Amino acid sequence: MARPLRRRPWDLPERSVTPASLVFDRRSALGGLALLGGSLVVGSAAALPRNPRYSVDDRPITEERLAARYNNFFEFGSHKQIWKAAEALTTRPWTIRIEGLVEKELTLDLDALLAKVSLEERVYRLRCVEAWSMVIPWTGFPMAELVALARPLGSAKYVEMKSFFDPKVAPNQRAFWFPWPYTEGLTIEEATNELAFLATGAYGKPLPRSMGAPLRLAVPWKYGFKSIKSIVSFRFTEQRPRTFWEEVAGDEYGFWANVHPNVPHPRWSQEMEQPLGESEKIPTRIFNGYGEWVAHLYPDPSDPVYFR
Ligand SMILES: Nc1nc2c(c(=O)[nH]1)N[C@H]1C(S)=C(S)[C@@H](COP(=O)(O)O)O[C@H]1N2
Ligand SMILES: [Mo]
Repeated sequence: MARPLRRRPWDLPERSVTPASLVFDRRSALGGLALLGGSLVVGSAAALPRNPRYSVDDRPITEERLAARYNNFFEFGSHKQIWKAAEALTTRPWTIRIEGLVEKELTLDLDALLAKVSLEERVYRLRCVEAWSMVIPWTGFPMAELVALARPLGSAKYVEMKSFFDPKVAPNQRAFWFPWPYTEGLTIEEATNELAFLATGAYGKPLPRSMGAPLRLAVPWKYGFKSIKSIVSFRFTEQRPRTFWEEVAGDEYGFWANVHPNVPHPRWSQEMEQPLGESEKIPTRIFNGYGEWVAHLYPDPSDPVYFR
């Protein structure tokens, strides 16, 4: 494909190669693992096969320490150094609500949910609207599996997701000018697109709290703010949900937020991005390079409305 990569200290061999014996096989490998039960499933993330369909060949994986210590997680502060504060979040037990326009509303323990899905590893790009980016090996499961478990009614068009709300643990949730809890949304078509992924781990380990433990979304064709962290509920709706950032600054951060180099943010260009840990900026790609998977989801993929 692209130029061979310069080897960097963080390019550990197990991150760059998928041994043939580990090639993705849902039925045998994952079926067995899922049966082992909750914490074990998460704890054994390192053993999960990397799905070779989702790889990034032209850029190195971001150094783990950078990914875990340079974050946007506004519940813990309106700056990047929240990783220590985020350690205060208790991530087990963790309850997930599935509600709204579904056959039967459900409250279930996260570990019980994880026992029902097939975990795998995928390497995805992440492009923040602020023009920095990363490449992350996530472990988790396709969001389509959660939607299938939820059994939405025919009238459901969207899924709204919310993060936890606990101002005792997350100090910035006392800032009343933010519309807590953090809320995001997708259309059902987006949520069931094969790329939409719910992550429980990264770098072969359980997800650090700074990165959205115990359950966060990864929708790599959209700006990073769509990838909501520490999710507690999935609500199926007929109306388009109003998101956290639309509420804060709707003229700058919209519902669709698909990545596009030629649709500038009102205050800066989106043409280039700074990969964390690299010295050079690189050009940003339409749909963050995932157009092949998702361009068909948007009736007119040249309409700027889809890109902010
Ligand atoms: N609950 C919650 N989810 C969130 C955010 C947040 O502040 N709160 N920030 C978003 C933004 S702006 C980005 S770029 C990504 C950052 O993910 P990372 O810190 O794992 O890189 O998380 C997104 N998810
Ligand atoms: Mo972001």
